[in-house]
Amino acid sequence: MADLTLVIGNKNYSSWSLRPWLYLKHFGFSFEEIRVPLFTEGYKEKILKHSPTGKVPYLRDGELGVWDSLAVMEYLADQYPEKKGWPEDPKARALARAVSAEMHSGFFGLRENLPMNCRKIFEVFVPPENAIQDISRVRQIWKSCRSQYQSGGPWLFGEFSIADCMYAPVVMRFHSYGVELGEVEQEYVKTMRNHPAIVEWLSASKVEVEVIEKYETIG
Ligand SMILES: N[C@@H](CCC(=O)N[C@@H](CS)C(=O)NCC(=O)O)C(=O)O
Repeated sequence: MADLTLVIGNKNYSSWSLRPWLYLKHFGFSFEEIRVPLFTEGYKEKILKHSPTGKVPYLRDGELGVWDSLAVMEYLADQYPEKKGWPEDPKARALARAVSAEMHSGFFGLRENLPMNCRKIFEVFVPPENAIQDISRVRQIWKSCRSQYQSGGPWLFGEFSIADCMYAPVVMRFHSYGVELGEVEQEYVKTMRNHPAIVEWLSASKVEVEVIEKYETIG
């Protein structure tokens, strides 16, 4: 019997937290959620009580603690294989891992210039050059995945997978900053934003009271 606890940051701002939270919700895990609002008085100490990194997300499963969003989902996919976190086909699985690793280890222009702020719409936003390159690469990934796997379902690899959790925060960023997208990417954004777990996350982000000033202004 799973005894899972996920430590996360603010739903409005914590893009890394959204990933495993969405995974757990999508696959119907029951888990306790501990929310630590980031950059508030004593937040680091609160996180350090759980995670040795002082960062979120962090998963506890009984005696075991796992940190890092991708490692958490990898663990859950290994430990609960019936949930099928990765595509079953080895080639699709290799690509899903590649695009997930690419997201995990890069896209600094996107992270730096379009921080996740779920409840905000920035009316006028002109992305700087390094963000433009990242946006264009994300669009390329989504289009390529959708064209190859559309017959299997509406997600990047047809059925929902860890790759979708990795790109969920990007969907929120593109929406907030009004990033121009083609039809295929717009459809993917719509699919993600209509996911019941995302609807739940977004409503919770709206009622959070904490404000992190540096994520409220552009540039
Ligand atoms: N690679 C880590 C990154 C974790 C991370 O940077 N988390 C941010 C929240 S979005 C954090 O805890 N920031 C608080 C801090 O750095 O003090 C992961 O994927 O979990």
